[in-house]
Amino acid sequence: MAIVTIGILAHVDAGKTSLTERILYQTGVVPALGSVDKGTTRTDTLELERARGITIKAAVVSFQLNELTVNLIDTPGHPDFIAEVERSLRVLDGVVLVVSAVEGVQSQTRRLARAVRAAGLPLLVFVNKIDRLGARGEALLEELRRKLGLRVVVMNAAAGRGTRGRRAGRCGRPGPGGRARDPTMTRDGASR
Ligand SMILES: Nc1nc2c(ncn2[C@@H]2O[C@H](COP(=O)(O)OP(=O)(O)O)[C@@H](O)[C@H]2O)c(=O)[nH]1
Ligand SMILES: [Mg+2]
Repeated sequence: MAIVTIGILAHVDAGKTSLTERILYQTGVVPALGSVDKGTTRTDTLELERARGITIKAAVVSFQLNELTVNLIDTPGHPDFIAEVERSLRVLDGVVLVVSAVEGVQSQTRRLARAVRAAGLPLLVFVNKIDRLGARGEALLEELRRKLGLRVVVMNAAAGRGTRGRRAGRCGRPGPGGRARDPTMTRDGASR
């Protein structure tokens, strides 16, 4: 049976644990969506993690997608726990790098992107927090190119950035709630 192991990486607070929880919910693994703010996610299980709303240890969750077994690793974003992240890289088939559409590329993001490139792993950038005021689109893509040296291939687009009514859809097609032309989701090709 095919197995794929994916690491969710980012600087602290970008939304790794929230994204992991959302994936588990959308794939039907968990019946209710947990919240980091309420201490109810599946991957922040240590008492300290739940109390402080941060991830300290990398946590693995597994689920089935038809014939495929997916292992998702939710990693800590705080620089103090970078060793835990680097340990995780060795077992990964690919990485999802979460970037906040508002805060953008942080120093930890650069460090992680360098480590991912050194490990030769495929990288998908997930742009999060598109609902927040100040969420960027094209300017963020430029930042990813400039600061991370990525050759960006846009896969998704967002409509209604910076509002609660934001929608993500496939690039060049209308989003679920209207047209979504402004690209905010990217994937790395090879390094330039
Ligand atoms: N507005 C907004 N807040 C988010 C989003 N994703 C996560 N957050 C919040 O950002 C904070 C950090 O999220 P968390 O998943 O713990 O980030 P992590 O440190 O990368 O694991 C929490 O307060 C979340 O509720 C999002 O898409 N939009
Ligand atoms: Mg976390």
